[in-house]
Amino acid sequence: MSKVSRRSFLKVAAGLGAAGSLLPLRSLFSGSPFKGLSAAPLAGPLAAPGSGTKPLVISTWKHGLPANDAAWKILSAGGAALDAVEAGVRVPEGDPNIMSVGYGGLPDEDCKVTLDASIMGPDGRAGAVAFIQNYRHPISIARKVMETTDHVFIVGEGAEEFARKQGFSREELLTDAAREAWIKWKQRMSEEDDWFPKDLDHDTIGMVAIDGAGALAGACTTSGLAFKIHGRVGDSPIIGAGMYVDSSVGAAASTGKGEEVIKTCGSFLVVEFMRQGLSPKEACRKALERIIKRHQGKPTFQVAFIALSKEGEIGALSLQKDFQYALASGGKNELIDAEYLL
Ligand code: SD4
Repeated sequence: MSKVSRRSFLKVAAGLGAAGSLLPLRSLFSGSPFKGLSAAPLAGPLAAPGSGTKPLVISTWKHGLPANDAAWKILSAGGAALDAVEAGVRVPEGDPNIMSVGYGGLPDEDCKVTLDASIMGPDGRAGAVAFIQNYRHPISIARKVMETTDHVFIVGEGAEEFARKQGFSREELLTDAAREAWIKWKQRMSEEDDWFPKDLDHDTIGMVAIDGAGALAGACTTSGLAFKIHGRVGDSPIIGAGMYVDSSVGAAASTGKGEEVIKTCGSFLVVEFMRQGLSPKEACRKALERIIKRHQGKPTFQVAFIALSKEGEIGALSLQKDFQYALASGGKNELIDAEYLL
């Protein structure tokens, strides 16, 4: 597959020519955005996590811990999975220290913060927004698309206008820290920068939950790849790619290089493998193997899935190491290192 380097693209597109070498994205930030996050006890009955317990919520990455806390408050009080996933992912959306979701998310190459989100409920309804600017909670706008219209997916200016009419308030989402990161990236761009540097954090939050009544829901929200081309949309807002729920089977969500998840209908594929009788983890494995095969056995990027069956069994798996997911169930909320394939 031929690869267009960002540098040569920009030379053509914008006449830019900054010299220097690309620093890993992590090195652009002082300190960890996740400082202070840790597993916390939750109110509720004690049982083995992920073993068919209800309710249960699972989400991607470390910021899944505070997100799960918010979701668990609803689930443990007998609330609905749909309300839980929305409330859960709103936490990282609103946290400026989490620079891959919502307010404070890293901007695109034009220094604009553009967000993508999707939500799906137990009845098969779905809503999504993409390439939306100036609204910090795209997940709630996605839910409004689902609940107040016949549509599923609204993007760009149309989504912003929809949000305004729905009463959401408009605000600047670019924080000083995100702007500084963009400036450093601009200064250090190099021929090696192909939009998918290996050290790039892939910290979208995907969340799937089952409530006490056995209803499933899923949510996924992100600022997408850092410094992406203006207008680029990843897998997160695409129903069946970044997230999918089928109440008669289970639910799944993804994180990582969205282009690869889109091309394989990743989350839908995981759910379909569960439909065929595979466990959630085996279903994640089969979907990742599809991606591995497309890259001659050696993909260099990260993709990870989390999955939940309608029985409350969970699974998670990634291509590369370092993927973590948060699981709240039976009185505990913990961060777990996922197994990986490569
Ligand atoms: C995307 N899947 O936009 C997302 C990237 C990601 O944290 O996971 N970012 O392609």
